[in-house]
Amino acid sequence: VSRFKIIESTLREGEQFANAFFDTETKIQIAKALDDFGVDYIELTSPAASEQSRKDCEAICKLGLKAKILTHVRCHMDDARMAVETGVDGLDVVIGTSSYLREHSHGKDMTYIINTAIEVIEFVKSKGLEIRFSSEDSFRSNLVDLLSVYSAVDKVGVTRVGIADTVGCASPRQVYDLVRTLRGVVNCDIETHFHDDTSCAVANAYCALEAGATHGMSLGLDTSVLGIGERNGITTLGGLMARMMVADRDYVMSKYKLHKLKDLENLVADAGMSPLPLSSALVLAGTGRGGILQATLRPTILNPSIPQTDPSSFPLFYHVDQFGKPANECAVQINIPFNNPITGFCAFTHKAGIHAKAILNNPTTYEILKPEDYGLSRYVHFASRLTGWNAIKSRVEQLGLTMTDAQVKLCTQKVKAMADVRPLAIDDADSVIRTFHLNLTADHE
Ligand code: HCA
Ligand code: CU
Repeated sequence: VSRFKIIESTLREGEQFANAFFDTETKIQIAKALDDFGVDYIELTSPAASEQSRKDCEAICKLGLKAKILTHVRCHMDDARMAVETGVDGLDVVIGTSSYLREHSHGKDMTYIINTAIEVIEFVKSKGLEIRFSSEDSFRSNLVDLLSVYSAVDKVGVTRVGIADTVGCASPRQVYDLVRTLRGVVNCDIETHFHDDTSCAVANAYCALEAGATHGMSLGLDTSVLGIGERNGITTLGGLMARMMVADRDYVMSKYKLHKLKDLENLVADAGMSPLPLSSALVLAGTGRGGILQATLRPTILNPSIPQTDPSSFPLFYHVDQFGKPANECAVQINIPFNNPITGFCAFTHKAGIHAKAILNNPTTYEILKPEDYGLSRYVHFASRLTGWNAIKSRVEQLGLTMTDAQVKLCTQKVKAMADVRPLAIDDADSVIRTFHLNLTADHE
């Protein structure tokens, strides 16, 4: 596995994240940061979404970034006509091909889908722009249907075809099979898009790469910063970087400024994630049937044993905090998850005595990623009952104290005894060490 391109969708899929609201300035800041990080493409919300979305798209195109700018639109001539006027380098068009979406969303048959796709592709190409065609909900689509659309669009010279796991149902093995099959059917590049509903989004992206990046073809992987997107989001940029660093460190290091990852994540985590007051969120959600649904917050919604089969009884927008309070009573913001690859607060923290000892000898014993590649540092935890004397010895040295190994071992027993009673802060453990050291010198005098 090696060559891949990142189609970064924080400014498209990410805008579909429940809490996201990016004003123009924020979008520009994020676009510049993504560009600086080194992503290959930046995907933007459709100009057909709103007047401001169209203006923002134009503004970002004018920045003259290295990354190519794409906008994501429905596979429809009206959208395509509007999009080609914005100054983008290409269009990502999408249409649902699964029976779920054909029946419950746009209601079109496969012939219509193929004909429209060809019309849009030829139009966009005539404007000299890139065009990617993607089938929404690919993994719940009929394989014959799917392959016939892809091969039809490949024949008219589409730049890339995309497969999308819109509902996050795909497993890595299914991904491998589908990409492999598709690789045999089309000559163009392949792009993939994975939702994370079942926690497979990064693994799926990697599997797609294993299956599709053969014979010198590169593979497009959609990501967003921290994975933000519809529902619980998509493949995270950072998670993918972590995975790829293990697979092909030189390639990743040559393309992306990894030491800027943390800042990029912080930028997005802080940017315009304004929680809406619950009432206005409900109004905005609308019903799709005209008028505003009187959505009531019923506690039954929290009880999964009560089936919610009637769509009119679905809550339209309902966030609760960990105590079940509605979102307008709690701060809805986004934090970097503790278990985030690379940037999670404990991603390079080593705790058990056995781990600490080995890490102090040679970090590669328990680290597959090096914190210094990301401008970060490792931390050897020593203030716990699981600690060992090697960790304490290293702390003793950091504190500028001198002890023999036998003394360090005794001191370690003190720390462990105290840590058996209650959780220790670093200061607590340090003061155990200092007191122990003081008593040693006192004994001497
Ligand atoms: C969505 C669309 C999409 C599109 C992916 C793509 C998906 O449902 O909001 O263009 O490849 O997940 O299907 O994000
Ligand atoms: Cu998506």
